[in-house]
Amino acid sequence: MDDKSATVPLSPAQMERFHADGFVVVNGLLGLEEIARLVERVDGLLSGRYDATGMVAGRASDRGTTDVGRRIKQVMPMQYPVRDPVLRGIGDDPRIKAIAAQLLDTAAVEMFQQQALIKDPGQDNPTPWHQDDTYWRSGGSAVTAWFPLEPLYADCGTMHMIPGSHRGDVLPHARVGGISIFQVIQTTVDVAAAVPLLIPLGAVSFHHSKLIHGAPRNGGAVRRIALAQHYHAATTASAG
Ligand SMILES: O=C(O)CCC(=O)C(=O)O
Repeated sequence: MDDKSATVPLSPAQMERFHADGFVVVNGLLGLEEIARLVERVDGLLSGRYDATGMVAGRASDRGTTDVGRRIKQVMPMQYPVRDPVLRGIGDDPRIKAIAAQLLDTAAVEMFQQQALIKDPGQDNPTPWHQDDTYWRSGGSAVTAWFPLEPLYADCGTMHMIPGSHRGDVLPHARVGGISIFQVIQTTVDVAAAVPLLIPLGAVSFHHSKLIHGAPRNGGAVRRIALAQHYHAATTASAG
């Protein structure tokens, strides 16, 4: 199936926004009930209520006591297609894939990585400033769909984007603290230009793989839980 022919076409203004800023938010894409089902699933995978075989369900990075990733929980399938039916379902969601295909200007896309990231409140758990292409080297040919699973608040450690930063090169990165799986940009980031993603439940933000983004620690009173799904052009006939 051709993902671009699926529902949810982006308007010319939304396409322009993505090309100018490196990200675009599509409101009202997902329903509250399906989001609640995802929360229940992610929590169940973390607690062992559902089978998490083939996934990392626990600390996002755990390479020593100083690893910033120890204070971020994640559910991340390591096998694709994803075994868990609920996570596979949202990864294959035709609305999300249709938008990713339009943004990548390709007929069909497939998800190559999926990650639920949970940040408990009151902890030192920032996501360092980075460009996704430091991990993937896609040359700008990948796009991420990121969306909250519970409401976002100003101090909850939501994602922050630097508009227009996707037009530069992939900057030098290094492991946080020299050890973490998380990488951080080694040059100065224009943090004053950062825009917080305070998007409502049901909205999905799509960002370019070279966009500079990160998230502060969760300094609020409730957890921050979001799902990030990364797409590239389909490589298999069945992917679309
Ligand atoms: O949710 C976060 O804090 C980080 C997610 C991220 O970096 C991404 O989706 O590319």
